[in-house]
Amino acid sequence: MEHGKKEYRLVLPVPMFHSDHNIWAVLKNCIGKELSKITMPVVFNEPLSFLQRMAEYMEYAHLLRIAAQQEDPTTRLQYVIGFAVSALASNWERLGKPFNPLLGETYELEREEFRIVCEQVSHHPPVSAFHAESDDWTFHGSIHPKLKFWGKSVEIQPKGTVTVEFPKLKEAYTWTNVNCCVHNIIMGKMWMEQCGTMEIVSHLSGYRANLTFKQAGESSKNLHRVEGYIANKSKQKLFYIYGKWTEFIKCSNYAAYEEYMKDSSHKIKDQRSKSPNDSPSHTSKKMLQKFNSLKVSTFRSQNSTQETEESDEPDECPKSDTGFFMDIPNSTTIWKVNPRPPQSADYYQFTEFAMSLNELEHDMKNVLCPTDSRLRPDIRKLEQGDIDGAAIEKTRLEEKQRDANKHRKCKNATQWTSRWFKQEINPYTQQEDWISNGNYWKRQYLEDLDIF
Ligand code: CLR
Repeated sequence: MEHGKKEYRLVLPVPMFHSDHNIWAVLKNCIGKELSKITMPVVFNEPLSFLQRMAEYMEYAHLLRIAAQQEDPTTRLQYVIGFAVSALASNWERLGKPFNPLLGETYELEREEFRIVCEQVSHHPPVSAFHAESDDWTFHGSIHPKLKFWGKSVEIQPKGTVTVEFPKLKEAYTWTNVNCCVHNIIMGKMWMEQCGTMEIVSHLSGYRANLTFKQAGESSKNLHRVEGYIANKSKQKLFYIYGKWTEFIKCSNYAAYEEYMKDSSHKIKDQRSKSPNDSPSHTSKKMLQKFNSLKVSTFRSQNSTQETEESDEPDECPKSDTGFFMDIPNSTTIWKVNPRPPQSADYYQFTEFAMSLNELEHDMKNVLCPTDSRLRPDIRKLEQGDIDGAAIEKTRLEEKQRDANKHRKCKNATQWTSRWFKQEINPYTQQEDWISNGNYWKRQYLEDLDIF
């Protein structure tokens, strides 16, 4: 503690091991499998459990505090949008696979702005639930990640709804997560993008935000771009929202956006394709050459070899050019990303927030629930650079979980029930959801569940 502010660790104990394993050699045997059934060698893992990864949604929790302070419902919605998009920012360049949580595993995190508890509430299908709260808001949801193979890429659909509530304002917002696409799983350099639409609904006022997470596309001019609008009940567009989930989100008056777009030079297009005899495919080849020459260190920081760049069909991670980007006068910036720590590339591309998540702080030892992810020996060993030890522990835990499941299937044994969440209908979406039973923070961990 210094100046009354708690300090968290800024880096992991040791840098990661850069492996040259081929992910496709593993994945080709996994087509059609559930994400939780894919067992990959630990060298493809990052030293966090998926529950900890969900807690990363909270990095910009202050946006919910600011939202709660807004009297105007459209301004409030703007900050909820900022929060929803910011929650995805830590995924940028993060290609390590988090550990599959064990059934009953939990993860808690208490910070100045909030506290959150996560639990693996179901194994088949794998469902992870979380509930975060502060004085002014709650944020909760459940995620069932579904995997789809599309040849050279995989698509991960994080099924489930998330809800933000402002109890004092009697206001609630819900949305569903967009899909995550991981490209170049067979060869080339892997990269990921978030694609699809996100509709954030305000259940009290009827305002809605429609956001589109764009696909990079041929010339990658849309790489990581997010665009959308806020509309009222009668579908009238009031605000235009734009930015990148990896960088920032801005908001402008919708009329100002339309005015801005009247000037054709502001249309978001690839300005290098203006020359009339440039066919689109020609342009994209040229663009790719351009990307190759733009070897920006962050994209090439690890394992980068010349060979992958010189194949006929360059499967590059497209580099976006912020020069194409619009800047509408009088826009407000709702959210801006925190820069990654300097050695991030040697530490699984972690953000500073992610670096701190598996830290066993001194004052935790006696209070932590015995099922907390921080106590998982396989994750701890990987974090310490002991890959063989991590692999042994991971196998042991998976076998232990299988034995426990088998035991429960015996006639007399009781069924598994979640300890901190209950399956209920979400009152806003009318869909099945997992709602906190409010007991976790009483810290009465009576039935000593032994999952590790
Ligand atoms: C993306 C944001 C969503 C929740 C979510 C669910 C599953 C996560 C995904 C996020 C990010 C990418 C992810 C994925 C599970 C596995 C995958 C971590 C956090 C990594 C990159 C492993 C990919 C390996 C494949 C090639 C099988 O709201």
